[in-house]
Amino acid sequence: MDCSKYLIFILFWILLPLSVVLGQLVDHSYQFNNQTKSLYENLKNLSKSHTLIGHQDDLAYGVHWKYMEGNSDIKAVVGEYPAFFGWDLGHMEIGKEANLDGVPFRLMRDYIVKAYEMGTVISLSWHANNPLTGGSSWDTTQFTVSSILPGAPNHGKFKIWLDCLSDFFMELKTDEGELIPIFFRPYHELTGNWFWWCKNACTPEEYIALWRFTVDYLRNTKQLTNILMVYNVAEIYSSKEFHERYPGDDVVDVISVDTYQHGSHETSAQFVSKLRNFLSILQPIAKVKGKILAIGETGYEGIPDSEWWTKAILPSIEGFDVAWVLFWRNHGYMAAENKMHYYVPFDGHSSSQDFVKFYNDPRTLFQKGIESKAIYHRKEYQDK
Ligand code: BMA
Repeated sequence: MDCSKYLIFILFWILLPLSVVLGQLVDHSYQFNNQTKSLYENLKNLSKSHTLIGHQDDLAYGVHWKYMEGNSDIKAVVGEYPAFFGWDLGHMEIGKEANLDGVPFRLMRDYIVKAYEMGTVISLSWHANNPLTGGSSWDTTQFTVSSILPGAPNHGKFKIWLDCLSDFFMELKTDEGELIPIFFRPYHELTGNWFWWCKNACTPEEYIALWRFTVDYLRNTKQLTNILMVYNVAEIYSSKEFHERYPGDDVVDVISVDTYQHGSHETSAQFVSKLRNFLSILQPIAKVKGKILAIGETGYEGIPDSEWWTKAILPSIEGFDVAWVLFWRNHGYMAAENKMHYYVPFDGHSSSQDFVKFYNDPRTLFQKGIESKAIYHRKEYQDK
């Protein structure tokens, strides 16, 4: 062994235990309240055998109704609510009373409390406006991210935006005054090219700095103990691509991907192979890092394939430890584009029967299934 090889050998054995110690030092779990810790550990175990089925805006509106207490398109088809609820905070940052899709934040808060009381799980995304131009999330003006980082001209304004979110997070309380755990999925689909935080509009260093600042602000400055962070990519083709903008194990709790089946040009079989390919890249990363794996958003607009649930979604997740799948919102008719915009069946939809089969599959969990697992309260969830 020449000298340099010897040095490398020695360094390896010094650095290995050191990295384990450092790994433990960056474990921030002490910052979470008990129900958040339980949720995280239980969901990670549960994902080996079950996947929570989720729906965006489920309790607020469906294809043929709006704001009717107790309604849910999913419930109308299978007799119970989903196990997982997605909501979006877009426009909270500019002081609006309702989000970009018209959901009043006051009602959103009540729906979140209700979801927690039903033993289900909640995730919040954030279609934030562009803080540099005042445009929408889809305004990809360059230098937006760099303009809000610490020391940059818009940093103060951006902190006020985060204050609005953090005030809302603090209002999400149980009857006993405990903060309700939230899976927060900001700056999502970053490997795409359509939002101001996407990879075409900022450098990896800027994205990472934005993420790390946000987590530091919420957890350390605001002392929030209920926020679990969901890192969310769009299409991804290698582990290298995943790591390029990954902000660090200490500030990420869930690794997730968003992908949709598109129009008539993509078959359900193509969709299955695309999604399986993404999951086969992400699952080993999640395992090594000890993170939860999830599908942040997916769907097939209008569900033109009546067997999509058992022919596309079930085969896509089979063999992967996917903790949840969130299907996008059931807006209904969109006048501006003269089309229907929905992602889960409603009563009478052509894919309803297949959705019932999907519901009956042992892998999928809806509200009653997840409630019976008491994931916010059980110390050790053993799914035997
Ligand atoms: C998109 C569409 C839009 C919506 C946006 C944010 O996929 O559903 O209508 O405004 O998500 O929720």
